[in-house]
Amino acid sequence: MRGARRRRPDSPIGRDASPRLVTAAALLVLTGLPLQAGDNLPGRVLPAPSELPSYTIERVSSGITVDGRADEPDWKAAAVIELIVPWLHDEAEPVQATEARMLWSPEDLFIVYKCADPFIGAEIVEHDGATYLEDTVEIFATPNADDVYNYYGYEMNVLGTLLDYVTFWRDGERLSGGSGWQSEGVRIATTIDGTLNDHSDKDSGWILEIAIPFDNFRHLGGRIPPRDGDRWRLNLNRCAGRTAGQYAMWSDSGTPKPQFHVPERFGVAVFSERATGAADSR
Ligand SMILES: [Ca+2]
Ligand SMILES: [Ca+2]
Repeated sequence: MRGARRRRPDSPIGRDASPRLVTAAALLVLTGLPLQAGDNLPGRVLPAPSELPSYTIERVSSGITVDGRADEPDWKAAAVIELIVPWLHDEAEPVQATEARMLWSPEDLFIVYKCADPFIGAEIVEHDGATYLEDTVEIFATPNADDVYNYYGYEMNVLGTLLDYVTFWRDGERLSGGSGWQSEGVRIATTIDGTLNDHSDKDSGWILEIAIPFDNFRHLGGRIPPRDGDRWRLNLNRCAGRTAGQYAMWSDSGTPKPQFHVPERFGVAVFSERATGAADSR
């Protein structure tokens, strides 16, 4: 599932590497979404965003199996995030719904994404490939709520291929894609209701389930693992893919064209010791 380690685990972006050695792949990550579709990106259809959304991440109760299915009682009890689609080519386009849920255990952050999708497509199977060009979901996150301009990116396509990195901003510029950084122990599984890469028919959708060991978030400050009441800043995103897709996200970045790398607009996630499904949990 993941490529070979290329750098020391304590070197989030390979600080020993010269900037001149940044690879083409890293540059793609560096420049973000507008690079892939240029002027063909859709424009904004929602009003400007206001307050940041907040989500309480409850504790796993009976257990999560990372199998690409969201049928566990814990997932059914977890609160739903409905991603918004701030940008469309045509306001009359029906929105392709995306639902996400988050839970945690002492070891892992769990996320499940359920994506309605009439045209499911992905071909990239190499770790750290340009998954953001395909049908892909993402989490951008930092445990250090006091410094949102350094954060982790996990971008997973419908095949379960992962692009993982750490990225840094300085003086208003995003400095590095940092895709040479590799997470450890991440589990991803997907299920597809439809026909992958066959767009002669219409598909129903797909589910991606991921468990990220908290130890992967240890480089940027904040408390690892989190404790009750700890706040992270994060966003959940969905890329449009190559065929009639839509860019969606939890906390609206507010940009005129699709752009997810706006950390000051990341939502607020609060960890709770409350077990999901507990009687007083709603
Ligand atoms: Ca499952
Ligand atoms: Ca990586």
